[in-house]
Amino acid sequence: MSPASANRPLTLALSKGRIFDETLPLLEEAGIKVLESPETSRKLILPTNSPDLQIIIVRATDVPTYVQYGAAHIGIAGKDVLYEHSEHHPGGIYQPIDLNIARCRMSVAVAEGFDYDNAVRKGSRLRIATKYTRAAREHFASKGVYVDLIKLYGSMELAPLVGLADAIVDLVSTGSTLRANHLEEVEEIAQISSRLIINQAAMKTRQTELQPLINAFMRAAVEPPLN
Ligand code: PRT
Ligand code: MG
Repeated sequence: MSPASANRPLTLALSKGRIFDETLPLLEEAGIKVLESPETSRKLILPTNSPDLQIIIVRATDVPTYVQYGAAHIGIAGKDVLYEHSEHHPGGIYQPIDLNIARCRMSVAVAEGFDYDNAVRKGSRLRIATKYTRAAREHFASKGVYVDLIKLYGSMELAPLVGLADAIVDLVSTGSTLRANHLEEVEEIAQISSRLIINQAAMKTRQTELQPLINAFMRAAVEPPLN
């Protein structure tokens, strides 16, 4: 029996931090309360007030993996994460609803004073540091700009400051991290928000339990709560 069809509570995969925080009001709209906080509890499986639903806390980049293999029936992940994941692991996941939470943009940023337009115009080869290698590769290929990509797993903002890269591709929301590090945003690549994703097998085998939850997420995403 596949994990997705095993007789256990529906499992929702979330990452702690902004996705967890912004999902709570959506769950409340569906009458679901999470009984412990991932910030204070060390538990990785969090109970809810519904015996039929549990939450697992995983790294943001691991959410699609848990859902794809059916270890979680549903999950919430950013478009940034889903796009990179699907490059090497296509299929197995439905991506039905844009929840409009954890919004930000994916942008190119450089050190203040670096002449990005000129570097691009001259056809120089740019060194780009990023966690988002697929998005970055496709973005620069579509502009006809040659790039060497350097894969990083965090603190991308450091790379231009210490000569590791000419530019970074990273997420920006308020822009204060860029400002604090004397970087400037020179190009927006995409608007990002988080999506509800569903294991395809679970959609068939657990549909009667999943559908009310999906409907509640849809209603909550269309009519965001007032607080
Ligand atoms: O932090 P960790 O390494 O554990 O994992 P993660 O960074 O993948 O997870 P998390 O929780 O930080 O982000 C989860 C999801 O939130 C991402 O996949 C995005 O879809 C979404 N999101 C929305 C963001 C941001 N806004 C955001 N601002 N993710 C990251 N950031 C970072 C950004 O990388 C940069 O370092 O915040 C910094 C910029 O913020 P501002 O406000 O200073 O511009
Ligand atoms: Mg982070």
